[in-house]
Amino acid sequence: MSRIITVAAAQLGPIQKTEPRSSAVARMIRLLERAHRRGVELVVFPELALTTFFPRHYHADIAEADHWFETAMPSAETAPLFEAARRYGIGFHLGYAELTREADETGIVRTRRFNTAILVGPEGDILLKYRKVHLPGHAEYEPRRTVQHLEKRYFEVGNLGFPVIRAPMGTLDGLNLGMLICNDRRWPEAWRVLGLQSVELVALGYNTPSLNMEGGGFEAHHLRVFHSHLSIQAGCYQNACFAVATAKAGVEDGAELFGHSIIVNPHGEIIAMAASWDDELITADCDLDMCRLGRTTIFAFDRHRRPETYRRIVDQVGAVEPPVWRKAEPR
Ligand code: CDV
Repeated sequence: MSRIITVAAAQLGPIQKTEPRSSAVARMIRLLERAHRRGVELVVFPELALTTFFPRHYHADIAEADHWFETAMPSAETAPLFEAARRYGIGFHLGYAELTREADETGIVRTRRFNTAILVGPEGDILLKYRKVHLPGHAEYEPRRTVQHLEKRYFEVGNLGFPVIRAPMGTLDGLNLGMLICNDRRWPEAWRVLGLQSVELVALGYNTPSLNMEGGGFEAHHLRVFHSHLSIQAGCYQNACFAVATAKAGVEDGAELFGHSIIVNPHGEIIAMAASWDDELITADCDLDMCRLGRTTIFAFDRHRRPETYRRIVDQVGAVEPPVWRKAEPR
């Protein structure tokens, strides 16, 4: 019997700086209601879904930004979302900024901040938590930028690895679920770590500006979208899995986010795509048996991978220059 799960990307239009969490949560509940009417079992919301994309706002004292963070999940403000999902029997993925007090690698307990996502099962249990590993942007104010991207200031690198969990029996079809957050989608290493744990569906939220502010040269708008889709499609194909990739879209605090949320199958094909810059629900029926073809043939990892030749990937961070070619001395 085939395993088919109906999933949705719940794209959010802009959340302005002044919009309270209660309003963002109410918008998300409306999307959940729509999802329920369409028979959806799992809904994926964007990265940092409860507030504006606040890393564009600079605070000299990092603690001044703490009001953008959640200290509990669920909290009084997010509880209605959990209740609605439980009422409808829908699982969901939620991205948020997490403020926690916990021990670091040296054992010292201190305040820590992460860009986090959770997967919540249809009964309201948190099945999986992930903290973003690939943090883009910069840590200090950069005057040359018209829009800041201060993820390296506000967040630590995630310390939970790239976990995958199988949904409990009778829930979400026993789906193997993993997560990535925004910039992670551009890194094949992250996808492969999920693939090596037999992931069947990757839930992924993002906030991607339409303009490249890195200062390295002009990047056309259509290429920004193309590179996002290319990365997700390649990740799905090369790891024989589905992805639900959900954007925040539109003009937020004067800065444009490009939207274009997609659902992708294990062939790397886009099977649903958002067309607006607003709150929008896109859905797809995912036949999980489609994951089998790739993982038993071209990407049968156990038969074809050659990890003994991949050493450089874990030992080295930046690229080195290759040796200069020299003509062999005649013998
Ligand atoms: N939120 C993100 O991680 N955004 C990055 C941008 C800054 C390039 C992204 O990869 O989409």
